[in-house]
Amino acid sequence: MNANVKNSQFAQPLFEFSGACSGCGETPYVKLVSQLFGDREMVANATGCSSIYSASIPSTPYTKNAKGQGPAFDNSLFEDFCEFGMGMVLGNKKMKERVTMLLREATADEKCPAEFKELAEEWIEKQNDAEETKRLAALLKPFIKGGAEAGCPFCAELQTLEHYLVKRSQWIIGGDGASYDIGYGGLDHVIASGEDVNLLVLDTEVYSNTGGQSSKATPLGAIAQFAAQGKRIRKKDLGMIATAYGYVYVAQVAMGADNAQCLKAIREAEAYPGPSLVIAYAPCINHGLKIKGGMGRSQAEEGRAVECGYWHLWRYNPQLAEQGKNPFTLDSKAPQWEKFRDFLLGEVRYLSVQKAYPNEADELFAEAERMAKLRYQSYVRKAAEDWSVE
Ligand SMILES: Cc1ncc(C[n+]2csc(CCOP(=O)(O)OP(=O)(O)O)c2C)c(N)n1
Ligand code: SF4
Ligand SMILES: [Mg+2]
Repeated sequence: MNANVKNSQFAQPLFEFSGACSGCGETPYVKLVSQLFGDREMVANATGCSSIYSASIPSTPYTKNAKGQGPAFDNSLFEDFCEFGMGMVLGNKKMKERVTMLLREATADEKCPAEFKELAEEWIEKQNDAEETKRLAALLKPFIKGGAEAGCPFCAELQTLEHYLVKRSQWIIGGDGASYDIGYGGLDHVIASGEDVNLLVLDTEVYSNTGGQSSKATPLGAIAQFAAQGKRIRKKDLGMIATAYGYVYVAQVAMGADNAQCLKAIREAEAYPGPSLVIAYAPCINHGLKIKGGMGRSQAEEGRAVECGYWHLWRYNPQLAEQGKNPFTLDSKAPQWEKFRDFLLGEVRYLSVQKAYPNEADELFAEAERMAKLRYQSYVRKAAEDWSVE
């Protein structure tokens, strides 16, 4: 149903009307994840804009479907959001072990219906297949209820744990400040763990919620707080660092540049039975979009960023390596570098460098372009690797 972009947009969003700035580049990604996996989604959210617009208590944009299913959300500290999500993963894993044990105990009795036994065995085998667990949970529940009513203590306990029958989709959501900087130690620890967890990094290239401080995701040349003359060192390549593990699914996306690639990456990340990291480009009011329509055209700005080589789209899927194929796919087309400078001058965070430091701006922008080219070339080399040899 959600295999292509058009169909995915018929799915009910379980993230609705948020209090984010209009045109915010972050919220469409959060909404998309809720459309794809919302009925079984768990969110561990870092502090940042996403935690504020997602939990503007007493109201929240997270909602539930007609069956009463929807994302479960909680927010943790800035510096340990990944460990917080990991705790959810481990807690859920433990509870599924308990469900497995109880199903075995409940169906060991001779009086247990043969169909219940078969379904229990099937669930134990397929408990990590989301669609199958949805089907099996619906079939198992009447048997569990019947067993509990007949006095089976294992079924009685299973009834209290029924909400663990459907495979959960664990997401850890944070901004660039949380992911590249302050929560990075935890992020590294969690992706290294090998656990089945999905991380979504909403990359605004600054600490947006506190007014736009420079982070390790801020590119060279951009003005931000603590980088008032334009940042002088290049943006950290968080995605490439994560690929070094070899068993982490990694993708860089920009919905407004290629929504099919974005959808594919998010679906692949969720389906990958290990850690996944999706880094999503997100225009923000702190960028000062000069494009006509401003933040109302933030999706178009994402397109411009990719077209000129400022941002690149790629996916690293470890499962391809297992098949002797190159796990790295460069999805964005060769950049039109001649548009790079215009892109920079279309955002106040760069344009203001030119106004404040006219003598240095030219050199800084040239260096920003050189850094983007260096980064792009590293992807081109990676995409050309031969993985067929043993
Ligand atoms: C350890 C710690 N330092 C600083 C803060 C203050 N703080 C809250 S949100 C935020 C900015 C978050 O930036 P980012 O992770 O990029 O998310 P964004 O707001 O850009 O979506 C900061 C600095 C905090 N909550 N905890
Ligand atoms: S400050 Fe930026 S990231 Fe935060 S809600 Fe506004 S546009 Fe979105
Ligand atoms: Mg940010």
